[in-house]
Amino acid sequence: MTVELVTGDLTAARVDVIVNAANSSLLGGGGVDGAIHRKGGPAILEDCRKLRAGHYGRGLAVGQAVATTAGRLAARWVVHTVGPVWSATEDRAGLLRDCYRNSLEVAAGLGASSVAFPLISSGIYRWPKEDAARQAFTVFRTLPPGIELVRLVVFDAETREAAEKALPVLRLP
Ligand code: AR6
Repeated sequence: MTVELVTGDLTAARVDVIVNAANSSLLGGGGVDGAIHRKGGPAILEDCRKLRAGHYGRGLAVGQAVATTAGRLAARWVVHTVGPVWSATEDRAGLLRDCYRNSLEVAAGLGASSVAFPLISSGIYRWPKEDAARQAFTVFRTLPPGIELVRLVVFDAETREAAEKALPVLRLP
């Protein structure tokens, strides 16, 4: 089992599953969501529309995860999850950890062995980066059966620095 911290563009990751920091509509947005749809092409949105027409008529709840095709991306699937918006007055960290845990469970259910994540909620949803990474690494301490590689992909040096501060969480008993 390997957990990696990598600086780069998530959409270029050569893994079985790329996780999207989506919103409840599943119909696209800015940030990494926009980049995934742009690079993956219209097949991803088509699958998302089918999900909305079926079991996800009211959208995807915060903390939940669901898979679609990865379209033209190198990955086999995109797993979409919805992070919580940061709140200074309410502790939503459990929901943020749910995003990672449920995405890993969905990936394992698909038969995937490698999964790449963005730092969920740390952009448009304003979650402080070091704490966002701490929540991710807390979940990564225990991976579901079949998941061999988990990669956290950060976009810039500032995010990397914040995530590195959270890395010791991985080694706590
Ligand atoms: N590769 C890796 N990381 C990236 C990339 C990329 N190509 N692009 C951005 N990031 P965000 P959120 C980083 O805003 O905070 C969308 O509109 C970015 O620097 O993408 O969960 C959705 O539809 C940041 O550290 O996601 C929702 O409405 C991290 O990815 C909303 O944004 C997450 O930033 C979700 O907001």
